[in-house]
Amino acid sequence: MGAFPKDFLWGGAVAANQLEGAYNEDGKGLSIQDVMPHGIRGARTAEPTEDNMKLVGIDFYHRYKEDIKLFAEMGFKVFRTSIAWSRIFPMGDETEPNEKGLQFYDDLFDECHKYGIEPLVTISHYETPLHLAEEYDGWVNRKMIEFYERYVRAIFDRYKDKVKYWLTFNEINSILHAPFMSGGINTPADQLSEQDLYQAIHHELVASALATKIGHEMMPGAKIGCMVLSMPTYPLTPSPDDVIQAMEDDHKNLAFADIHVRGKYPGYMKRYMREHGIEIHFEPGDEEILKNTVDFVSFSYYMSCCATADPEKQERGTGNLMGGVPNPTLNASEWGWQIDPKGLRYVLNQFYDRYQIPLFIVENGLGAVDQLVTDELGNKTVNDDYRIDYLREHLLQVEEAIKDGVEVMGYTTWGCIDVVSASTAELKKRYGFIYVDRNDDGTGTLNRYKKKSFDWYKEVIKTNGESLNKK
Ligand code: BGP
Repeated sequence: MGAFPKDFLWGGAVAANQLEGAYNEDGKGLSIQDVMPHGIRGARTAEPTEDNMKLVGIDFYHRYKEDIKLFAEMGFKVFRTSIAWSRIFPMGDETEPNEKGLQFYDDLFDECHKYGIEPLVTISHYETPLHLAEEYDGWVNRKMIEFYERYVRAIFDRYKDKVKYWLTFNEINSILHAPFMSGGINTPADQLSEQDLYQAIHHELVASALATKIGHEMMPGAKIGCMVLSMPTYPLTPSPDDVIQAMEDDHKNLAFADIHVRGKYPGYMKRYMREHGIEIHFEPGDEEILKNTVDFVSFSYYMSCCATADPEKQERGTGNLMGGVPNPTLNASEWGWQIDPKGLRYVLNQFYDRYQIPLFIVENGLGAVDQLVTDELGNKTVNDDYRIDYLREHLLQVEEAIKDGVEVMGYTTWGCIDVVSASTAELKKRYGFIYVDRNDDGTGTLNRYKKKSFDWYKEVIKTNGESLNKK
């Protein structure tokens, strides 16, 4: 018998803005992604431009039936996607939702249920309506809580019988590193004061707790989780100064999960704010709202990093939105993200030691350049052994953590079908089990092809993880 529990939720994850396309169909308003053709580092555009891969994405909006069928063939128990806020409230500040937007997700969730796949829905995944960014400066403005609440009530009401698992904000801590993409904050990052940034964080945290409260009231059986970007920080050397530096860097991320699980700001965060002249404005009632804590903690995991107190060694590596000092013992992906399967066991234990509530790995995977080839039967495919190795190594560490006693609800690989990258807006950075014929110059048939990893993952799910131990 393997270690994975019988009801383990195997599946895959995507986000609306990275695959749906149809950016202006059926009443959808613009989201911040529609003016980010180059990802987080490139310049924004005034209007959507043709070189923005997300406008078409992989055309999931029109092809989701074919894609869900392929997920079902792999045996998915769960499919994580997000709702595009601007399909439901095109500007973000209307009072009535857009019926056609609501209908799309009704159809999508029905299609999942047709195959016994449970939807896992991220309420806000890097797709704030553009109008809310431009008109209100995103989460810096307290009015966002009201708009988010309206959105959340509309989708809870509509999908309460179809969706059981909800995540309030994707990688909520990423607002520290990508304030526009993560928090819809229009003020350029280099002009944004720490005071405003932390006030925006507070607004999101209150909104998240409020969504948890409302969700529990409206949907008694629902499970509502937070979602954080996890990147465990190791000390670069055994020097106590490096150990403390690593602890402090880790705290920056852990704070977000701490607040969601414990219902209040941790002392170390209050200290940071005090010493940096940051004073969050709490409205009456905020403290009470924050006490609505989550049912589980979900997180993305791609890499770990190091920290050091040595001013001479502060050179940063590239990585998932943040990235730290590179670890000299690890190799990296083609995009410079350091690969560390054991870090996943470490972070699962770290979260579980801290919270003792169920954990859900909702993103993990390898972004790589894939080569479409024709096999001996004449089928197009990708021999992505590198992806299989990456996923196997990580899943074996999940198994270790389960043996350690960690309660893990499920695992959804990132980009189970190729999607447009969040950080670089490219399609050539592929994560999927399913290859999508679309290139960064906009060419391609949009046809789907099963990669080698498709059958591999199918077998992992079928054997509930037992096949992982066979090479
Ligand atoms: C996470 C995001 C995803 C996603 C993933 C991979 O940070 O939640 O939206 O895309 O990372 O990152 P990228 O697409 O930049 O390779």
